[in-house]
Amino acid sequence: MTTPDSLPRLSLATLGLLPTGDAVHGPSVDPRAATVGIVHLGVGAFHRAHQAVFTEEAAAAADETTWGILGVTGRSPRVAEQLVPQDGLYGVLTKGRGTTSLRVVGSMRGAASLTGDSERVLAAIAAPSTHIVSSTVSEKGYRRAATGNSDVADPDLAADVGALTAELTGGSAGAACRTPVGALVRGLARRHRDHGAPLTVVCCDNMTDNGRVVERLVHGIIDAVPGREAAVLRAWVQDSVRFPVSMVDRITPATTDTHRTEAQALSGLRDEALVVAEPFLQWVIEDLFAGPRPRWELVPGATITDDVAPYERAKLRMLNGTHSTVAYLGALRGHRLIDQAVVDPEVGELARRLLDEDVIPTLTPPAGLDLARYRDDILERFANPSTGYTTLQVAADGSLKVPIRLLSVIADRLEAGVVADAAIRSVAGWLAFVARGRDVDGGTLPLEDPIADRLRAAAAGSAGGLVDRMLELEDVFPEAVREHDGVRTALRAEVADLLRMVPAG
Ligand code: CS2
Repeated sequence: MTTPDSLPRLSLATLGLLPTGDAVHGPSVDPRAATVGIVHLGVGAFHRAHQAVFTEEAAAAADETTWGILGVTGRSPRVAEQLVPQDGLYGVLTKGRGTTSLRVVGSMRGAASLTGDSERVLAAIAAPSTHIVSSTVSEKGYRRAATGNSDVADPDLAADVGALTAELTGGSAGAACRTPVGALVRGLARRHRDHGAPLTVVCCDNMTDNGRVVERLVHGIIDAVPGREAAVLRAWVQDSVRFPVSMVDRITPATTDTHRTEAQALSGLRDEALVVAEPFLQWVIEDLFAGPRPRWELVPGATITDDVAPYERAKLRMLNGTHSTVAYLGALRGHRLIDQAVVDPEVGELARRLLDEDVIPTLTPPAGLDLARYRDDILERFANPSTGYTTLQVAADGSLKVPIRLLSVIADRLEAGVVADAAIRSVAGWLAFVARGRDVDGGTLPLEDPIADRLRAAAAGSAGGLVDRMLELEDVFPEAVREHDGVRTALRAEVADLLRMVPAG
């Protein structure tokens, strides 16, 4: 019998062995012909299932070979280790309801580690042939202080500021990069020094106004460096670098061994870098480019527009907000999978109430987007039993997600004089998840969060005081929410109800 280990591994040399048929597709571009035009920071599963696919399709549609991607991994070298032996090739296993297909993507033309291959990363950002730096480093990867500025007190970022100072003053510039935005700014400094060709930075993380967030962080890092050189760099960035806002959407669960076995059965090849995704994909990008870009608009699902905000707000609040609600309430009720949680009537009803009563009233849809249909499509996507997206994956990093996805809705509704009950119950779900750490069946719900220690400290103590202690987290809860008695009272009641549902261990 053929064991997976005895199968040949996916690479340029074995690409020809890929069977052709309806369920398996090879790259749409010739990977051998593609040169790097994009440096992507954070080459996790989401990037590989989303922007890399759009970029390959755009290059194919426009018959261009200059849009290969150098994928940069973060601290863990694992993804680079998976991609390098495969010459950057990997499969996307697309799982619809009852349909499965596999495509091999050829747009990833190299992989480098941010910390281990810093010189290569910096040189690539500075290269005149690079026109785009994009990023998916997750909300926490940006090292943002509560003020929205770069957290230059963070030791890693402080090290990057030191290295940037050396870059600018001709000192020893060989230090390894420590953070994605720090690396970006160091690369920009070299680009400015070497030739000054414009560059576009496309943030693809689920944050409000994401492009402007990164622009501010970049300036914050430059401002931390004293002297004339930094001022000159700042002026050049203002003139020559653009930071479009972008909304990204594709549900991309973590890859499991079952997925790998399924993909191997289709391709006959071993693929250590396989990613999995739902069929749906969408990308809306602000038309704000400093120089050339792939013709993304030629690909179904991609839109280039002057105003991304209405799409972004609708997606963050409707899809991501509801995802978090389903994740916390579902996890507490013992569901490990999003599709199972959303069909639990208790959870599904809350999700619908959140959308109809609290979220939709805060939105002005972009032309052509029917919010009722968007809502139904989102709930249908969550209920897709084939993807296997877990409640714990969505539940992670709540302190960074809940403010953008749910607390913003509560604050907006307060402005309209309404206490948003369903959104408050959702936030209560997060607090109960943090405080209990277990579900109705006694299963453990681990807390993954950059401020896990502070959350645990706030959770310790009397159950009655839980909400008051949590509301003291000023960097999480906006003032309007913290100060509102009606919200506080409703939150206390909802948390008490959920804690009753999940008894303490
Ligand atoms: C999810 C998102 O894990 C999460 O927090 O809400 O990753 C979601 O799947 C994507 O934004 C979908 O585009």
